[in-house]
Amino acid sequence: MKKILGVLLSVSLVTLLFAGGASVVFAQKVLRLAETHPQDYPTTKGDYEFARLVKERSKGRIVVEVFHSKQLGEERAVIEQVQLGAIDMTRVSISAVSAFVRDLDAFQLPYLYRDAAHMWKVLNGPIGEEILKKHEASNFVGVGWFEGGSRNFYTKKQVKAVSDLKGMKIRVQQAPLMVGMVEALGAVATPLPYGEVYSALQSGVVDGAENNWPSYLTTSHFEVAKYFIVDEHTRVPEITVGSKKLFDKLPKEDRALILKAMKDAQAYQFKLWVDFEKVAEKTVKEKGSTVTQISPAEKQKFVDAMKPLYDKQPPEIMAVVNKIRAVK
Ligand code: GTR
Repeated sequence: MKKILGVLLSVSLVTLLFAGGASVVFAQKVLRLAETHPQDYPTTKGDYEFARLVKERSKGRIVVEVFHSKQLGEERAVIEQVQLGAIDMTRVSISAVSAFVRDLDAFQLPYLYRDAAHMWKVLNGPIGEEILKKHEASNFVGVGWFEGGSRNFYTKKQVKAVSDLKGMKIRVQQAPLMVGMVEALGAVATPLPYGEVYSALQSGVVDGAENNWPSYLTTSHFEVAKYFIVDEHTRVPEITVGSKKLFDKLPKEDRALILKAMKDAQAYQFKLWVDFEKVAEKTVKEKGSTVTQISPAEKQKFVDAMKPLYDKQPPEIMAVVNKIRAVK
């Protein structure tokens, strides 16, 4: 008995159940999931729903523990840990993973998707399935997608047109494509971890940043960069990636159960996202942000300015881009 317990303890937590005097020993697998956002953010609530489904469907054998609010570190560091097999999973933006899985660039180019419905058709269809599988070549498991809305620029000085961004220092995620995107607009890209953006804006290290409404609110960036321009340059899905090293140790059925639970948590997270996006927009306006809407003609100028970025993409990325565009 002692020996068996020892073995089990070395791989997982052991739970003892005493039922009518008889003892049943079963191994409970605990998977750690890192999340950068606070506990009540839509992606975090999606993580909890995913965890709930995993626990329920595995009858308590698999427990996903959510570490929110960067408890396990900033996204890039966490992704490295997942790749090495020190953390089981993380929910991040695909931009952050794209530094490791360059094929993801095809899914985050500016003005790529017609709308959220188009993006979701791509992600939940064969093109999305294929890129999730491709993560394995970089020692990840593509677990599944969440909604992340569209991203917009926000700055310390008002930007009303694409030409106003020229020469401005803009914080981007630590992703080569995002650097290229900001450079295409004639601005200076400053890649920084998410948690450093508030002080970089406050101290003037950067003149602006870009993100979706929920992040603009929950990071309080609106306090230090009060001009928000609704240019909707990208629609960047959120993704959960797992550690291939750790997932390879799981039985096939458990792996399938985990992937299915993520898929089934999507609709819940999407609904929370849509609701919170509206709340975030309303709240930042009430707190004094100046929101600039742009005309279709000005938006077209943003689209045109991004063309050189597409021209720089390798043929294999453009092949996927064309497939994405063809999805009706
Ligand atoms: C948010 C995203 C985070 C993080 C952040 C950033 O929209 O949900 O995972 O990538 O953007 O800009 O660093």
